[in-house]
Amino acid sequence: MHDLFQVDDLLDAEEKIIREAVTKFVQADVLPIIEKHYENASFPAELLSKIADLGILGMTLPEEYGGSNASHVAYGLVCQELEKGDSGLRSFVSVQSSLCMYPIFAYGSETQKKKYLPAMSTAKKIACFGLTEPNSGSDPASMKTKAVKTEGGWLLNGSKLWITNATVADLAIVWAKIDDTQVRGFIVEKSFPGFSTHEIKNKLSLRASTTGEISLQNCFVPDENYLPGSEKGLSAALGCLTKARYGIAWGAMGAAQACFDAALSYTKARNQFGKPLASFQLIQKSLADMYTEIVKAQTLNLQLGRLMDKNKADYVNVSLAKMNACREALKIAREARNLLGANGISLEYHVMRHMNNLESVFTYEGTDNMHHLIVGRYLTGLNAFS
Ligand code: TGC
Ligand code: FAD
Repeated sequence: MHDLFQVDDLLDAEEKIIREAVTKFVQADVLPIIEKHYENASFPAELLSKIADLGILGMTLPEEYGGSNASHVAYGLVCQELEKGDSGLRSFVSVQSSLCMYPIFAYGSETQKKKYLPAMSTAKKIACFGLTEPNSGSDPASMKTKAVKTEGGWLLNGSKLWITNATVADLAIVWAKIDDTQVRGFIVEKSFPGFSTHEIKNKLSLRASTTGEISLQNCFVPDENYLPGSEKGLSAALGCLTKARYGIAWGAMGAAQACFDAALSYTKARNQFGKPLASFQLIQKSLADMYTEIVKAQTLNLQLGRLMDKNKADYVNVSLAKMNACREALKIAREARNLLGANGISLEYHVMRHMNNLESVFTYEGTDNMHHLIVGRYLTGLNAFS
């Protein structure tokens, strides 16, 4: 894509190297197989070892836990490049890294970190994150899943819905209440009796990612799998979302760039009324508007990444960036779909796959409305959630 504002000059050599590696992986390994997986609604498990080899799982964590101390900007670039391939792939990496490795790193004991993180960074263990429930989505404080103390551990009862990776995961980070209000986190292994998962079928979005339900029926979780740092309560769970939402802000713009690139090359190549579509003023206005929003979001994401690297970003910064990127990426994908005419609805041309995926990305990790309310609360000091 054109780099009119020379944003590349703001990246360091290491960031460019990791971006390049992921770009090549997406071109060589993802794009040739993704249509098939999207059509069959199957998870591309054959990519796992290559993703692990790239060293991108938990990449911002210290080396002793399988990470590479990479910058948040490098992680953002990885999310962007992956989502040029498919949002489902970026989802997999977000969930594994930000929603599952991060809480074990931030809230886990040393024993838990040593036991789980290296295996997760090499994809030997896959994880999922259970916060949402059938009757508790935007308002996770209303969750019903309960953890009751018993000898040597906890008994968990409840269910979690719309959980990415649930059916392929070896372990789940499950959030549950220990009384009427206090939320805590647990590492639940799939082998624990009382833990089961079911796949959600017939999704029209994120079809190359698996989504499921987790059922917990008197599921015994030993004390050693309780996350001690989750005593912060719901904010511990929300802290993981902050990390993942940051990656999504970059990722959504990756999907947007893929749609823009497709629209630009298509409108230059296709003739109507004796001229390339790209030569018409209305088409150029569309392309200029799409490109403008990509450049704006990219520079915002980059500044956010730099703030995160200095530990100076708040969750409000992340909400604004996630809200902006998802909204604009969805608009760009819909416009690209329009510019491709009938071909726009074909799987072969990718844009409608991206567009459908972005419908989920717009909703998960906090809906557009939730992020408006978070930014609105910051601006006004008034809580409009309830
Ligand atoms: P509220 O009073 O706002 O906050 C409670 C405490 O938490 C703190 N906090 C945060 N901390 C870190 N990061 C954040 N993002 C935080 N948001 C809030 C807050 O400061 C407070 O701390 P303290 O110390 O004062 O207690 O609580 P609330 O119940 O009013 O919550 C409101 C709201 C809307 C902000 C929050 O509940 C929310 O974000 N809702 C959206 C739910 C959501 O995003 N769910 C995502 C589920 S996971 C998912 O979708 C994965 S998709 C996977 C994929 O990529 O495939
Ligand atoms: P609801 O909360 O019921 O909201 C419905 C609508 O009402 C939305 O438009 C919302 O913005 C609006 N609304 C709600 N409250 C208000 C209000 N106060 N003011 C104004 N508008 C409001 N969750 C996990 O825990 N782990 C996962 O791995 C995970 N993966 C997912 C994967 C996919 C493909 C999808 C689609 C979802 C996933 N989710 C996951 C769940 C996701 O986080 C929730 O769907 C999301 O938080 C919204 O919750 P909900 O669907 O219950 O919608």
